[in-house]
Amino acid sequence: MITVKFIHTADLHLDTPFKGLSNWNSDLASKLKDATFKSFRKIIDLCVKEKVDFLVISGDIFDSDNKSLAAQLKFISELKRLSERGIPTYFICGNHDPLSTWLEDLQMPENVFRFNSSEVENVTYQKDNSPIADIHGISFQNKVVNQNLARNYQLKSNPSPISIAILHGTIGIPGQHENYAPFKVEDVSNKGFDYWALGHIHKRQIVNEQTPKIVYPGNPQGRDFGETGPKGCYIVEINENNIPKLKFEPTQLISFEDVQIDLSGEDKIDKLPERIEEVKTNIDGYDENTSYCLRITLKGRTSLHSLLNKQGEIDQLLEHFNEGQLNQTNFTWIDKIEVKTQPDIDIERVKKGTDFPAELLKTIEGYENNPKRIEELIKNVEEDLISYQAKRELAELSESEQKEIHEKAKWMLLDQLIKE
Ligand SMILES: [Mn+2]
Repeated sequence: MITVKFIHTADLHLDTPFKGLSNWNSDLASKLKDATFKSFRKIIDLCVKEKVDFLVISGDIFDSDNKSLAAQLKFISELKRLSERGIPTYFICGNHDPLSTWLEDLQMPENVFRFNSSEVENVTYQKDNSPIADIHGISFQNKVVNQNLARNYQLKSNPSPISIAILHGTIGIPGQHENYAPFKVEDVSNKGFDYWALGHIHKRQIVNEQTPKIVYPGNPQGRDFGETGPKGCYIVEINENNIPKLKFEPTQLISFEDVQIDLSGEDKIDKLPERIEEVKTNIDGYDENTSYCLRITLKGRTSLHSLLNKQGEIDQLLEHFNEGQLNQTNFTWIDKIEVKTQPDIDIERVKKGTDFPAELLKTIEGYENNPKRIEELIKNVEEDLISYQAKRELAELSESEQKEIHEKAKWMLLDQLIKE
């Protein structure tokens, strides 16, 4: 039976500068940059270990059109490792690394095929001199491609047993990505390809489970908190006349995760490191050989509330937790701690009282679920403000932001009053 096995990856974004972290640190940025290269190296190692027939990269190998010379040479030297073992690489260029921005006389190793940008080309993978798979693709010439490229893909007039399409573009909703080379499943479902190897959307996604299989492998290394969770590549096996089989292989070295810690009933601040460790190891797909960048939200009713809300306290905690972390092979870096706790106050009991806190609580609750009254309140405050910026910010508050501030104010007042 005729069969091929290959690795599908995309959006390596080698050489990303990593400037978007809130708690920015140059050592962390360089670790992350290094991680994009290392995850690619892992993919190459995997190709060798799994004895794949070839490697497919669906664009955005580099992050920007002014990619460094070093980055380009590193990329080439990794491909060389495959080439020396007789494993071909087929790749296209995407919107972040369009063909026009590549070093002109960059020599590709033998067995490496980079698709051109003028039209959809195809190349045939052979085993023992017989054609096994046709691989079709087209590169972006420039950053912006608005036309539907998928439409131009066509099987060869005398096709090999297996046909694969490599394409950088948007199928469905682009989300945070640009809507480049947009197309629909219907555009490609009757073209006769077995597998559409897509790139561009960084979230891993199997767009079509049946024939043709349409797949975004996602990027092999997350780059910010918009790219959380496991990241990797797909090992794809296609038998003639069968639906391709996929296996996900994690490749990332540093994982971005948003986590929540419920501090309900917790009264010892020194338990916090333990709780962070606990929430980290409970992350879906946790791996002790991975480093973690965490954004932590603290919630729940706790007597630690006022301590955590003390000005400057959280910043110092962050500094303390992160100290020395980056010297470790597998580190835990905390980017941000958001405090959304509540003081340990029994609201129902306060309500039953006849004292000032009870009175205050009644007033505050009068505003709850009454957007009109809140609006009025904001208007009154606005009139008293002198700063133009403060006025503007107040006017721009969304309903959920209003609620959040209202909630925070309630707990802040009660906390102070009841404590004293
Ligand atoms: Mn990309």
